Parts: sequence; C-alpha cells; structure tokens
Amino acid sequence: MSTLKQTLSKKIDEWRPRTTKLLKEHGTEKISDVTIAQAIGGMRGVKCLVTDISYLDPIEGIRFRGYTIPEVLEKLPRPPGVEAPYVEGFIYLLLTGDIPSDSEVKEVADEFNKRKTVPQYVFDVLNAMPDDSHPMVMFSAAILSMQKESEFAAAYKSGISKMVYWDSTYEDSLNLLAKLPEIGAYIYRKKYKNGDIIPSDPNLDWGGNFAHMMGIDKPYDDLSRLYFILHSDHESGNVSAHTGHLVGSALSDVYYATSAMINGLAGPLHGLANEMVLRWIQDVIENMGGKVPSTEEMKKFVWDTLNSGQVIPGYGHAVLRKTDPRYTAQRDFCLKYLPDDPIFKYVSLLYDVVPDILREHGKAKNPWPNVDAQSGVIQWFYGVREYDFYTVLFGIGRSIGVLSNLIWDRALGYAIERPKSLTTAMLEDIVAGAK
Ligand code: HAX
Repeated sequence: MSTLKQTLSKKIDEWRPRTTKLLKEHGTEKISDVTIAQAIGGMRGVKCLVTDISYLDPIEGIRFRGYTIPEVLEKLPRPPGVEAPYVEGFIYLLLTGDIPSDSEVKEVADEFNKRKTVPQYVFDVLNAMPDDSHPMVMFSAAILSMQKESEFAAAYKSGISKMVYWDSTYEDSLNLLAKLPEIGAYIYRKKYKNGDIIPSDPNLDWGGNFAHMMGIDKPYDDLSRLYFILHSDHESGNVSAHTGHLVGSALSDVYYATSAMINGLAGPLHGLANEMVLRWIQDVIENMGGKVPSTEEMKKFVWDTLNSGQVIPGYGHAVLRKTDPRYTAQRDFCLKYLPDDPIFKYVSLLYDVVPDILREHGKAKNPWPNVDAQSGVIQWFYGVREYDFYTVLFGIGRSIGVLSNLIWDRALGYAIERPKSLTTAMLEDIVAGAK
C-alpha cells in the first residue's frame, strides 16, 4: 500500500470517533437558523455542510487544511528552480492534512503514472461529438463515459461494508485524477490544434505533463501547477463542490459525481465566469479599436454593462467580502511574467474602477474581484486564446478538491442529502402566525 493510502487510512481511523461523538452526544445542538430570505435566496450563509479539506473566511479567503495560499505555495515540495509546488504534494496535503516529504510526493507521482492511460473508447466518444460541442460538455462526457471502470460501483454490487466504502472510492479517485490532464489536453489539441495530439511524458509531474501535452513552453508548467492548486477547493457550499458532494451522497460513484460537478461549474455565475471575463474584455477591445481605454472610458463600459442588466463577470462573491486571495496570487504571477501585457493592463484598469462602481450601483454585497477576474488573461498570454476552454482548466483543478472530499465523505459515512422544502403558502402561514 502506498504511503499516501496508509497515512490516509490511519487518519480516517483516528477521525471517525470525533464525528461519531459529535453525532451521538451533541447531535441536537444548533449551528444555524434559516430565514425565509435564505430559503428563497439560495441558502446563502446557512451552515449545514461539514468539510475538513478547506475553509473559506469571508475576509481572509481560503485556507487549505489550515494553510493560506502563500503558506501552501511556500511549504510544499516543488520541482527545482520553480515557484509553484507539485500538484501531487498538494493532493497529499488535502487528503491527509500533512505536508509531504519529497519521497512521498514522488510516490504519488508514480501512482498517477501507473493509472494515467485513458481508455481508447473515451477518445472515441470525444471524436464522435459535434465539432461545435462546448469543451465543458466534452470534458463531462469523457468523465462520465468511464463510469464502467468504477471499483466502488463493482464493490458495492458485490456487497461491502460501509467501513470500507472509502477504499474503492480512493482507488476510483486516483484513477480519475491521473487521467484528467490527459483528457483536458486531448480536448484542447483535438478541438483547436487540428487533432495534433502530443503524447504524455512519464518523466514529468502532473502539472508539467499537462503543459507539455498542451504544447506550451515554460513557465506554463509552473502556471499549470499554480492554477490547479488555486482552483482546487473553496469549501463545500459552492455549486461545483456541493454538486459533487450531493451526487456522491447517493453513493453514486466518483465518475457520476465528478461529471455532475463539471456541469455545475459550467454555469456563467460560477466557473464559466473566467470565459465571460475574456469575452467581455474582447468586446471592450473591439469597441476601442485595440487601444487601452482611459479610466473614464472603462468606467463607461462597466456602467453600460450594468445598465443593460448584466453582471460584471469576475466580480462579487457569495461568501468573500474582500479581494479573493486566488485573484491576488494570479495577479502576482502577472506582475512577474507579463506586466506589460495589454490585456493585463485592461484587467488592472478594471480593478481600479469596478469596486467603486459596484458600490455606487448598490447591489453586489462584495464589490471585489474573484478568482475568475484574473485567470483568463494569463492563459491568453501563453497562447490559450480559445476562451471557451478556460473552464475545463478550472474543472481539472476543482476535481482535486471534490474527489478529496468524496473520499472523506465515504470514510466518515456522511448521509445521503435530503433537505426539506416548504410551499409558498406555508411560508405565508408562518409569517401570519408570527404576527
Ligand atoms: N455585477 C453586477 N451585479 C452583481 C455582481 C456583479 N459582479 N455581483 C452581484 N451582483 C448583484 C446580484 O446579481 C444581485 O442582484 P439582484 O438583487 O438583482 O438579484 C445582487 O448584486 C446581490 O448579489 P450578492 O448577494 O452580492 O451576490 P450573490 O451571492 O447572489 O451572487 C455571484 C454571487 C458570484 C453569483 C455574483 O457576485 C455574480 O454574479 N458575479 C459575477 C459572475 C462571477 O464572477 N461569478 C464567479 C464567482 C466566483 C466563482 O464561483 N467562480 O467559479
């Protein structure tokens, strides 16, 4: 058994009594009340999910297993001479809560190498799809097509104890994670590079191999590692993470759950916002005939968008109330590698004008940029200009968090989700009764 699986198994055994004790001895203690506004308004702020993989503070931003983004980037092992750590080490951290050693990272990389061959039928499915299929549809379909490989589904049919659900879920998760960079790069090269597929290189790490298969030179490998880590997890309540958890809670295997979470990520208010940001900026560039707009001109574009009833993509958040640290980490990357890029100048100009305008507009609770405001510009700079592909990149990263959560969901025996709904008339009765 690998060190990762052994460590995880030990941690699960240690953790289970905590969950059992909370349920048995404190199960009736309250952590949340729900208002009518929350029931109608997307359950904002209702505390009714549990995860130990990451926690999102409205002001500070995300912590992965207790570590801030700068701490994660600093503490995890990295390839020589680069800034972003190995994704393999980050996966080890999310699953176990421990910072791995170099040799533990290498073991995870070897595990992925053993598991990364994508069955030919997946490529056949992708090749059979219409040329104008959205890359997110292709990504979701490719993942779903592999459901028949599920070790959990086979084990469940054969009759296994709840105590070992996590084991085959772990195997499924590693099998799927190993293949995602291959599938993502295949979709990109098939759709936008005349099907000129670049074979995988077994000597490269997860992020480095993805950059290689995309056909993009350094430092795109470093960017890929950074990008996948930043997009991995944002606690459990966002649409993609929650969808993965919800579908998995019915004991659907990770192929069903991950494909479903990709479908949620594809919404423009969620992951697709990274595509929308670039689309919006391209519109501005077209309108300006390529010239970088003045501050006043940019303000006008922002107001025109708001006045036409649209949102400013890349701004606002359901939980955060400050600039997203994932935005800041990507901005730091831009300042280092592409400070003079014209599109980065647009993005910077937006940062100067949008928060004040959103405050004046008076609707958004958070006027600050989120992760999606900055991510497309970097991809554009390195030649990935097909912005409908950007959310696939997000999806590869998000799978890391969703799959880590699914393994722990199974280990701790989290129940099938089934919140209760009321009718509008019941709400009206409650209001009348309160009066
Ligand atoms: N531009 C214009 N209006 C905005 C806005 C923005 N960027 N952000 C919020 N608002 C509006 C909302 O549409 C809402 O309007 P109505 O009252 O008319 O419905 C009002 O402000 C209150 O919204 P909120 O409470 O501040 O925000 P929500 O929790 O409802 O929604 C969203 C959070 C992220 C969906 C929202 O801020 C938004 O639509 N942002 C733009 C799209 C975007 O960038 N999405 C990506 C978010 C990060 C992410 O998940 N990445 O994957």
